[in-house]
Amino acid sequence: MDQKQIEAIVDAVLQQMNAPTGLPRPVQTAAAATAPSVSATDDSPLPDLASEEVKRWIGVTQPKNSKALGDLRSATNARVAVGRAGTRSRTLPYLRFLADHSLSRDTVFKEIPEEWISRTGLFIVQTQISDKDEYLTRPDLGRKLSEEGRKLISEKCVVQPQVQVVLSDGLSTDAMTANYDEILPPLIKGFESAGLKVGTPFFVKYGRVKVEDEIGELLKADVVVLLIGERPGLGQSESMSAYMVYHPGVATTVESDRTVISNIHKLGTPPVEASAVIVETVKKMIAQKTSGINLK
Ligand code: B12
Repeated sequence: MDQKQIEAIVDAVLQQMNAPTGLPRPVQTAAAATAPSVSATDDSPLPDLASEEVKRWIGVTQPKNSKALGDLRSATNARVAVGRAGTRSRTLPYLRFLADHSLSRDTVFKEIPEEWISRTGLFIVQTQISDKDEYLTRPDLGRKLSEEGRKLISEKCVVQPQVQVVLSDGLSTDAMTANYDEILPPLIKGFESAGLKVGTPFFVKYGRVKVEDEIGELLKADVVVLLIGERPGLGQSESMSAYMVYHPGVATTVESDRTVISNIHKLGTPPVEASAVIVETVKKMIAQKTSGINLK
């Protein structure tokens, strides 16, 4: 069946549905043939949806300017140049969308692995949340420490540190496991080199950003740096943020007192680079005795 016959059938169907006809439709051309070949293997009926080949695949047929399209495609990780089949998505981008969505859901629901916690040597405390479902439905409880958590922190941590680092799974467990090795050691080293008194880092399970205020108040810290997993996007589920606040207090801190560095991951701000920026920011906070929108 040739392209004209296919278009005639589509127009007939659209007419029956009282829909406008003559919508532009993709036509296979040489431009599409220049896209990387995405083929299935004998073992798997589907291509690897996480592969670079699939991510870089160009699905637009008959582009007016193939070079511009190629440049656009390689300039961003956004879902561009994926083409369409009539008014709908083409199969490959649709499958990739589902795969990315699954990754994002997985990282939100995934529990922090116990082996990972033991490997890092961090001690772990919990908020007033008991499982992931509650974490997602009760953000208020993710902002408060459990009684046991408060006790452990008081027992194990250095008090009155100039800077207290806290880590939390937040909305992405992968953000923590993927970035930890490249962010925590350089961060602590950076603070020590700056001559700051550094607190005992620990992990908060099921944390929300505001939990840092209670921790800061409890330990009488000058600055708290919370490294937390961000809400994942479609195609980026390993992103971490650093939320920093000067002299935090449960009743006194407002959102505008926080300074945030977001998009910390290997394809965004690399974790090692982020640690250097965090150290500089904390130094400024201590020097200026403030944070958030008041920090110059
Ligand atoms: C969700 C979200 C929001 C939600 C937060 C509600 C909620 N409870 O989740 C809403 C829509 C309210 C929001 C508002 C704003 N956001 Co916002 N937000 C995000 C997003 C998509 C995810 C954050 C996340 O995962 N947090 C982790 C979870 C565990 O935290 P949480 O405790 O559940 O929620 C807290 C944080 O989300 C925090 N928060 C959210 N956004 C911001 C922004 C700033 C500057 C601060 C200090 C805190 C903050 O406030 C929540 C309550 O305490 C990020 C994108 C990203 N890649 O990180 C942008 C992002 C953090 N937001 C941003 C901005 C600019 C804002 C606003 C200033 C927009 C505006 N002009 O009003 C406001 C400020 C809100 C504030 N708290 O001060 C920027 C920050 C850029 C920067 N580096 O300074 C980001 C990175 C988006 C972006 N790429 O531009 N945001």
